[in-house]
Amino acid sequence: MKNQENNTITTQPFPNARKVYIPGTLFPIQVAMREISLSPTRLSTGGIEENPPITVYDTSGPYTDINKAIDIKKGIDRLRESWILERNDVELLDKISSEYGNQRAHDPKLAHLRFDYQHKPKQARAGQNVTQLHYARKGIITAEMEYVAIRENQRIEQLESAQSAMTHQHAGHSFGAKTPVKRITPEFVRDEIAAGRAIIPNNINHPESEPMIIGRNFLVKINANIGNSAVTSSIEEEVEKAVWACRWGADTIMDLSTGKNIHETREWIIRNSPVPIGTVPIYQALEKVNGVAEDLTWEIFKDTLIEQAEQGVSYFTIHAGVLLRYIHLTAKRVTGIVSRGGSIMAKWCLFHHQESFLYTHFEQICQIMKQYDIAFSLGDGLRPGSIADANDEAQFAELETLGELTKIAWKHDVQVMIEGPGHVPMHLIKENMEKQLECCDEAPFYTLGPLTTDIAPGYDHITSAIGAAMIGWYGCAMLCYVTPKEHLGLPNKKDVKDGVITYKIAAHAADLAKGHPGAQYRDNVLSKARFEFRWEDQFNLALDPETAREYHDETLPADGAKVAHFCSMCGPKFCSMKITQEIRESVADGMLQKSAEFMESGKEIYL
Ligand code: IRN
Ligand code: FE2
Repeated sequence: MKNQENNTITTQPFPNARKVYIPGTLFPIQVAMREISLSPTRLSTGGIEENPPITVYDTSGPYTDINKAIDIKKGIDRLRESWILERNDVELLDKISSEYGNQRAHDPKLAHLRFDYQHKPKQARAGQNVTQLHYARKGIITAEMEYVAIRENQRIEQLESAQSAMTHQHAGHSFGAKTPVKRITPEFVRDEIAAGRAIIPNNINHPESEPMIIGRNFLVKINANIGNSAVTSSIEEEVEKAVWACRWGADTIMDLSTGKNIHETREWIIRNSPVPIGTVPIYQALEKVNGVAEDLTWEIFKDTLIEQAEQGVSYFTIHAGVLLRYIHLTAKRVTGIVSRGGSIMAKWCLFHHQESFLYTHFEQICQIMKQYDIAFSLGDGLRPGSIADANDEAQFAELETLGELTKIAWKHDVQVMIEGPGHVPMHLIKENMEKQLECCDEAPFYTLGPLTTDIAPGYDHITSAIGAAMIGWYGCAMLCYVTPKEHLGLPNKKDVKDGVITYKIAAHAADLAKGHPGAQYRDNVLSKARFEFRWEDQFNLALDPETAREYHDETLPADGAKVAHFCSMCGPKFCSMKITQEIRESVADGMLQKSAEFMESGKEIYL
């Protein structure tokens, strides 16, 4: 294996899985997926029936491909570079244009942190707009749009063939959706983007990223936040955190780093990330004024936006809805303002007694974003931070403003999603989704949980996944994960994995409930493996194969147990699946037939 020289970066493929690349038909693109091979079913007649491999949505990038060499000093393949250049609307800059970025690039003390190749920033040619929204509204289908259409569909052929195979071989056993499978087409992707209902966050300066789509008519996505705080870790460790989060299924990563090498760390993360990166630029702006919120200015903020735009950040959280007149609405709250960005802006507004520069300069921000195709993630600076504060006046007043800002961004053809709460009890969640769709004209919603109770610190990945699953079902497009360390400390690697897997569960549960085409296929394949005691397949199909195997092996480590018709949960005599199989195989044919006749004759029967 070529990859093993990077001992800090996790590069193993998943067990019994390989990376496959599905070609496009409109564009010469190769859409990455994970293919898991399965073992055959042993039939009771003594024969064997093959189980076809299954492909699943995969966010792990080249790190799980044994044929790709990984060298984090060089960065991963720049997959989209030619797509972007061929559109012929960008120019390559020969130097970094932000003041701060330029200083860093020439500081000899930072030479050792510099990248092996000179990443030359791109920018739209004068007068050009390079957003996916701009293309979509002109009726253009881009390579990115075809990529996401194929990516979202991947299991459909399997589902269709499984359905027809099943009807032939096992008439009566339903396998997969019963309704005809709907395919996601590139045209549909384009139309959803044009309508503002979906976004593809894909800065032209992050050509390494594999396109993904956020919108409620697509698979529900999840975001993982990473980032150091005051305690600095090495750059390799930061890259590994991003790679690790993608491995377990993060669709986007937000780099929330603060601290001294923030620019260099972000550069390394972006050059090595297969998923789009989001940031909250006000955090870095605050670093530049040594943490004194009152000293922030529009000029410093603007320079930070350009610096991050040129590096390749694909979406910016901008808390432009925190208006001076809303701040007093939080005075009687139990937990006041819990958003970091929101509290920084509230402090600035109160000190200067002026409207937020994010709001007053919003059109200028749009002008910058459209030159790189950066999407807005309009921040919920006044989100509730406790059950007591959920759905209050401050929260909904801000939402109205986010709706107003959405329209301004759309006027510039800049893509938008809207951030949402926070802490919300279950019975108040639906109202959040309904109000958001109404205020923001169906722009995608992106929520932090929400946490459905405040009483379980240490388990807030669970308190929040309950809310996340619900809001995902109601139509939330992306779920920002919460780790077990929420409210308590900086998450470590295990917390990141636990948070990501927990949120994959919430997102997938929502996909099933929404009837996303093909969502159920993996469930059916796993259930079949479980019923047939194909333990290896059950582990390999799991979101977290390692933990599934480890838990099984804790009590039954022997190789023979991997084909045994029971596990230690119920033991050999009480396994219901084993008993059901026995019913079906031997005694049963006759008995099931009798019970069916009995039912038809109108008498009740309890099986
Ligand atoms: C997501 C939805 N609502 C908030 N978020 C995330 O919270 C956002 O994307 C970013 O990662 C983080 C911003 O936190 P503050 O600055 O609002 O606390
Ligand atoms: Fe909280």
